[in-house]
Amino acid sequence: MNERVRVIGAPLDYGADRRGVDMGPSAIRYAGLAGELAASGRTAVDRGDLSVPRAEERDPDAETPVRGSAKFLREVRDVCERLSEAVEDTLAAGEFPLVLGGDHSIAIGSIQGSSRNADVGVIWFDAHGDFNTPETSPSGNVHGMPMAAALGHGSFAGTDWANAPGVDPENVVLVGLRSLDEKERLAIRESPVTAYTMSDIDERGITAVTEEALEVAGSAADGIHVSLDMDWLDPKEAPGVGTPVRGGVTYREAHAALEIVANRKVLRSLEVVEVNPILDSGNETASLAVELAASALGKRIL
Ligand code: 4U7
Ligand code: MN
Ligand code: MN
Ligand code: MN
Repeated sequence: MNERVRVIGAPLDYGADRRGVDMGPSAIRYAGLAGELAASGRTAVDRGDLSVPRAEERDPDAETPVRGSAKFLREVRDVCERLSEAVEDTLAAGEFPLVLGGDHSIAIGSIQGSSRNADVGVIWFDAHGDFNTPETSPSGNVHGMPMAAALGHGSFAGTDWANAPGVDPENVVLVGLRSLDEKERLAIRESPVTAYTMSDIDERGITAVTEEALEVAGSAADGIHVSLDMDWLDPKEAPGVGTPVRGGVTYREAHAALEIVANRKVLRSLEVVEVNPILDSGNETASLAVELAASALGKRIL
């Protein structure tokens, strides 16, 4: 893992129905990100936020035509293309990319950038599968599609901005699932990705599940990308998210998982997404996002 961390904010909220997640990067910084990165023994440089077109500036008649429904796909693509380049540049400079969302659609850009000319595994910590396509999505919200987009499913097949050929589905692991749409569920079952539901975590414990996930994702030659959706946690611990689902992992389980990730020393890139400060209480979810990023980057108590 590169020692020097480069922070990249991606304040995109076009992928989700609820506004507010665009303030995620600010809330995460305000919660003390820089200090925690230093406490993890990392030097860090903050490159600020990518620019995102404001909703008021959009041309409503200029939608990207796709089959099925994918709201604001043109804006999502525009930001993801620039994010992909920013992540690639970071790795090329020998630094570690830490991407702050924004809604989860930004993962399309992070994964693309991290896996250009590289063989990269993915661990997806999320209540949801994010395995919809414009053809299957019940909502049309792109934040429910990024994992399928990166794997080139449905309308994303062969696109140069979404499909990430450096990611082999055999090295993709979804952890913590508890809310899937019907067609999305079938797509996950038919795909070679590995998926652990909350029931698997109940039965086997977070430690065994995370170790196995690292085994599967870590067999990719060039390391893994971790995508942390804050709704992976129980809403009691992380209330500031747009699509909360009861029955998530606890504070301790989340810390344990990311500490195990750090121990394995295969982390190549990290993103923390879906923090919505408007729905948060006292910046609690943003603070937790900071703590978990620090854990993944090697912060230790002793
Ligand atoms: B998140 C949903 F229908 N599956 O596709 C959809 F339930 O990035 C939710 O994981 C997606 O927070 C949640 O819209 C996206 C819905
Ligand atoms: Mn998600
Ligand atoms: Mn989610
Ligand atoms: Mn491989």
